[in-house]
Amino acid sequence: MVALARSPRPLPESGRDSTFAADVLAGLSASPKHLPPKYFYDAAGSALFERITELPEYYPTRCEMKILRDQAREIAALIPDGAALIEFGSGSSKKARILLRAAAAKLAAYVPVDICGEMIEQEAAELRPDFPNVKVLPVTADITHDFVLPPEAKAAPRRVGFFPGSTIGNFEPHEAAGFLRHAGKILGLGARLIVGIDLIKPIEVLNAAYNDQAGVTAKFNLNLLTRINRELGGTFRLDCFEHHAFYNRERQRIEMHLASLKRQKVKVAGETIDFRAGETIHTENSYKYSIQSLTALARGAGWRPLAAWTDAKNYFAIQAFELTDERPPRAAE
Ligand code: AVJ
Repeated sequence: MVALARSPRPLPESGRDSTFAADVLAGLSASPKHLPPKYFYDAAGSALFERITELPEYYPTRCEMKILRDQAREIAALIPDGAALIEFGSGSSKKARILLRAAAAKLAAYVPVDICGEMIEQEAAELRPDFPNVKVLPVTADITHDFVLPPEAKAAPRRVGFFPGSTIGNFEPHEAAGFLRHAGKILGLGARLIVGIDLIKPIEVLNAAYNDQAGVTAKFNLNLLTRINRELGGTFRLDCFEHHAFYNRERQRIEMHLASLKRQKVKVAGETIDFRAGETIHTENSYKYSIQSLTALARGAGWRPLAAWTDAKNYFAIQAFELTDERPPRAAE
């Protein structure tokens, strides 16, 4: 589909295309150039991300799945009776499956929320026959914006948020705090939250995970340019840009960039963007946390820690929180 910036929007998703065009033009006009990582996840990008999760170098998914499997009973014990499980950025739902298996008897509903509608509708269709007593109610939405929970999830006595995959690491720390506060508002009184975070670890392990031998992460990064070409009438030449990923020790984050291999001009949605040789588009930050640093962030956003689990190598952690009922003092916000 070719959807130019000013053409009428054929999609039902509210403002999706115009937001994409506006965000891309703003990011490419800024200095340094940057693009929001949420736009990686079109159908092709979501499929590439699934391949990343299976790469030998990409440990986070395997570590998190292992923690979920090993601790399923303890984690499920934190889910109250009749609760609705709300997953933020659910993708393939394979992590939720583990929780659903352990807590199906007490879950009234499972609400996967994801920016990639194709993905969650298909996963929902596959989940329903396996969990006939749980209402599977997918919501296609950008989790960084406000979205409305289905009435069945609002009617449940309590809601449990599930934010696995270290997706929270894509936010700047202050945005992560804002997201956690926002999640508390969506989930409401008595809510609980289960969050997965990638832990700080030796730099070689981190760098390898984002520079895989098979080049899938490079394809995933470059797919953003393919998407801009297709949806915004872009003229990016994929052989003129290169995937760069490295750990920034001071800021405790992996940075992904697309580096221009030469001086060049590219058209996007009718605008011309100039690139210097070697200039990069910063496409993603993936912040790494410690249990202490996430706990501090969550406390500031109104969540009290309940439990934390890690894998044997301490590569990844799953933490559980409970919404505090008292409002934190304004001065702390
Ligand atoms: C989905 C944001 C958790 O940061 O590790 C994987 C995305 N980027 N390889 C991550 C990603 C490059 C991933 N998150």
